[in-house]
Amino acid sequence: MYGLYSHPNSTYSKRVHIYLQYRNLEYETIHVALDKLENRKKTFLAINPYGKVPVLKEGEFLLSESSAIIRYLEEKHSFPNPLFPADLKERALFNQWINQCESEFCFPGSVIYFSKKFIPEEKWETKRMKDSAKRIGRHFDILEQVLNTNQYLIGNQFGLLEILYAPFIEHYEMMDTKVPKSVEDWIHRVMEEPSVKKVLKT
Ligand SMILES: N[C@@H](CCC(=O)N[C@@H](CS)C(=O)NCC(=O)O)C(=O)O
Repeated sequence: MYGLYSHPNSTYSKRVHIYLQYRNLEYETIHVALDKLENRKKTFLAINPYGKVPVLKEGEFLLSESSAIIRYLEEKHSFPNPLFPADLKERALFNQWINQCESEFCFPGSVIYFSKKFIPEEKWETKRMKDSAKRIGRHFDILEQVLNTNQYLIGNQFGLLEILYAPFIEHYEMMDTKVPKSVEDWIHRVMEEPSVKKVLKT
């Protein structure tokens, strides 16, 4: 059975929980008390020297980075309905989307989310937050071009990209940016997926 080092408030961990639920894979959650800085202690640094969750454990094998974990599990299990496109160029574009999800949405989104959630307003880095909101706005406009004619980002069905986006788009209303209608509809659609609902509502 797989083990997943995780914390209930960790957005990146939630991605892997959603994937494991979506694929019905059996696993146990290993709680890492980020709030008590357990992730900075020697025992956890031996598991991930960067002190971050999630980390997948499979026997002696340890793997960190949420999207690397999901890609590994997806490749390992060879499901009849794979979430990776078979065609080389389509797969390359898919990987491009994953990187853009991380750099153009999750990263600037985290800047805003963590400031609003954990930092008193008088200490906000407002310029950095404004720049992040601008980047997110541009990202949404680019997603809109696909979502105007498609229900989902790749192959017109719920997939790996939606799993990666889900814990982050949950907070889209905090992002201080205009959300195009087709993007908002997509967000609601993703939030209604059973595996997403199960993980994000707990
Ligand atoms: N790129 C990593 C990011 C992981 C990450 O930043 N995890 C956060 C929780 S959401 C964490 O463990 N933070 C603890 C710390 O940095 O001290 C991934 O995709 O898994």
